[in-house]
Amino acid sequence: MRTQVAIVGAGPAGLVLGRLLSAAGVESVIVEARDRRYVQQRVRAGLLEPGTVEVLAECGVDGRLRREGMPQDRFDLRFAGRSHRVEVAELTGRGMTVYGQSEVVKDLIAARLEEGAPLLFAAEDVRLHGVQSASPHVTFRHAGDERRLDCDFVAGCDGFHGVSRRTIPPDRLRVVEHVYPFWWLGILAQVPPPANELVYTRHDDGLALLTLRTPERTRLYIQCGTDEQLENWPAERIWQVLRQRLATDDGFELRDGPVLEKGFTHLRSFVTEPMQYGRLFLAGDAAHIVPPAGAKGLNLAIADVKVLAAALAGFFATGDETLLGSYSATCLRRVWQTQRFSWFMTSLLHRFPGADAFERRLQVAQLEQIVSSPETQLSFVNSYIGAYPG
Ligand code: FAS
Ligand code: PHB
Repeated sequence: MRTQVAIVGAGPAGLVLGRLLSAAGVESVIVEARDRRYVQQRVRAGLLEPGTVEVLAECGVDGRLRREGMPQDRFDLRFAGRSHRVEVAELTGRGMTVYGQSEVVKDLIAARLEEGAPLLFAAEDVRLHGVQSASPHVTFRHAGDERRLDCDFVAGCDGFHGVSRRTIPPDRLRVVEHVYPFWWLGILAQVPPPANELVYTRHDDGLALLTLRTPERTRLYIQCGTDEQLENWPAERIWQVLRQRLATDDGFELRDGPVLEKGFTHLRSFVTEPMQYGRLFLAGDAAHIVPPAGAKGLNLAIADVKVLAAALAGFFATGDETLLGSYSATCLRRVWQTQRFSWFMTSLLHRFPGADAFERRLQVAQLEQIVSSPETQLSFVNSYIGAYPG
């Protein structure tokens, strides 16, 4: 097989890149390790920045999102047993949208298959070759056959555990990593959300986050230790901890319901520099991980491929390599602003083992400044919607 761009991974980054390239008349083949059912049912992110919704509209996959997505014009910053509404849309003129990552992926896969562009699921032993040359290729086994895909460029969109980043010699990469001393336990519950707004809670026992998926389903997260076992977290215990942490002086009620899915998320900040090695370009979780408190992982992945698609389309249209040459630097500016905001949210809302009373009171003071100082709040919500300075 031959194509212009071999895309490794059919997550949000790979699928959006495929659509943007098709729109620019650039051919691509997507090679995905898992089967379609697995890729579509993975429960992950669910909060979309306005910029992400615009890119999905550009990809022509915003129909269901507009019908079923839940616009979010404000959120509740809860601490010391009190709610504080942060009016995102009023302050910035733009809002976020709740629409599950699995729904975004479903829409993108359906659109890809409808346009008849190649998307190979269940590809085994995917390997990248010659990415330092002008004619790289990808090999893999598919439906029992050994396959070779020749291309001009490889887009590594295969997530944190993928093969792409591992193809780059370690001495050609700078990795910056910070691991947080706690995990998240997330559940998807069959119960209507108590209100059409997210609730970020700082509690002395740890974070609690109430977010939404649909008018019938609620997504909830609690901070937990790093030596946890799922079997130690029966539903009753999860709901009890959520009630304790989300409680307010004015008697906030949290209804429980069947837990459809539960799982741990490890919290780390991870950045790979540069995001390019020869004709291999890394995008999304393949290049960087942000802790989920800022809900930025999915949004950052799509921001990367927006830059990459323009650079590749520019090259194939004119032969000009300028944007390809600046891809890594351009993305890393946004990556570090996103890391800063995600770290800031994490430092505000979590109980840090070993933190003393002074450090815990500082968290509350910082939260009080956000809810009482218009300047601080505006800068905070601008980062929240992905409108970073500069
Ligand atoms: P993805 O990981 O989504 O996609 C990579 C794709 O490559 C996958 O389909 C994988 O199967 C495939 N692949 C892997 N190795 C391969 C190989 N060798 N060959 C071919 N294909 C290969 N963000 C939030 O904002 N909120 C959340 O609540 C949230 N929860 C998360 C929970 C978990 C468990 C994880 C891991 C992430 C979560 N995130 C969350 C972040 C998440 O949204 C990611 O940022 C987002 O999926 C990144 O998209 P991609 O870069 O496309 O990577
Ligand atoms: C989610 O909806 O999954 C979500 C929302 C906000 C976050 C993290 C996750 O900060």
